[in-house]
Amino acid sequence: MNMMRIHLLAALLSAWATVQAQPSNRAPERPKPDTAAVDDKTIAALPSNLRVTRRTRQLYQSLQALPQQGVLFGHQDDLAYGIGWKYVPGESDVKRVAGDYPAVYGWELGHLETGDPVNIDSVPFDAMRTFVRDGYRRGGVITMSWHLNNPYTGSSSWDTTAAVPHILPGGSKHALYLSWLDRVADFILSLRYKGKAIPVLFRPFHEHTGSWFWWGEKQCTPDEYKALWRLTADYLRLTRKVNNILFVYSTAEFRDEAHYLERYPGDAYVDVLGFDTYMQHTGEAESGEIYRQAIRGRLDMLTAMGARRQKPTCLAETGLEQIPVADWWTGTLWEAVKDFPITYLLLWRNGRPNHYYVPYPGHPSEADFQKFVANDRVFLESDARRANLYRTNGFWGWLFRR
Ligand code: BMA
Repeated sequence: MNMMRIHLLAALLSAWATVQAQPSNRAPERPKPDTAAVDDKTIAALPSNLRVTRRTRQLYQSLQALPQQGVLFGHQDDLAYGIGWKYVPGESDVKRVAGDYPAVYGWELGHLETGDPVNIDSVPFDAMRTFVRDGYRRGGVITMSWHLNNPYTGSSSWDTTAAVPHILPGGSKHALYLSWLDRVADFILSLRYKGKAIPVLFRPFHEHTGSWFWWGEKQCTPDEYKALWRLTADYLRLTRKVNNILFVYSTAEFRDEAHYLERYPGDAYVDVLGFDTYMQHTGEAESGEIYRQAIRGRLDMLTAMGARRQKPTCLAETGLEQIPVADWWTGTLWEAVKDFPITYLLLWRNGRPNHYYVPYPGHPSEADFQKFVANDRVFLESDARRANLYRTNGFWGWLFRR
């Protein structure tokens, strides 16, 4: 603790006490209209796990207040590789084009469960830990997806053999599944900066309104899906005391609110509501319009559900592979999301020359991407840092910072 600051604080407190002792006829102060202060409603919206760490709770409150200012821009695997480079310290395709890192970093845990040192897309978990720390240290937000193997067959996430009943309590693969969760718990608990756990928005069992993963709509019943989610959350939070996670629930396409909520595990198990929707480019002018309409229709429903449940909302995964439309960022994506109070949107990974979702230098949509991120309401990492999402620069930060 900084002794000089403590003395200064003591002097200020005593001066303040003297002033307070005098009778005052001043009118009560009104709140400043231009602050995006956390209001009563926001304070009421607590995280689903009341034992989360202070920084995790602060992040959650910030995520709720944020849409009043802007939307965080995110990118999957941003720091690990891009088009034409791999594992170059400090590198990022978003930074190469926009001059700043994304505000949200998506990382993928697939294959952590099997004890592999590298993930499903060859990112070493040790390197991921460093990338997570780097992004967090600069003020960014971390989210994690998990394309875990099929625990019944040992094959991939895309092996749609029914597996959920086998891993629920009493099932033949229950113990195996808990051992997988142990590896996830160990990894997430190992994400620390200056001795404090780094908050993670964990997004398991995503796109479950589709049927391409073993936890999909045709692969298990709503009750089985809910039981799987609750088992996962209870084991991580209660048994393993992983208190630096918030849960993101993200479907694929959904018809209406009932469809969205059919497998919803409950407000006590979810913190952020989202969905994944990509644009399918057919080469026709209508494909942009189809995407905009789809996103807007779903965000309309999501906003209503979020408001009712006091949960922040997000566009958990989106993009147009290879971005063949030069003004896609301002003309399509921004048009689709601009009217909705989402906290973040995340573009998928720049995996290979025919599978990427943000531009690289020289890409036809580069100029439009720069225009898009220049919008005051689109937050990259330095905007996130200024928004001080973890509230680490507040009073206690000032007092204790060395
Ligand atoms: C998919 C693709 C795959 C990848 C998987 C998990 O959408 O990008 O290449 O393995 O996500 O990250």
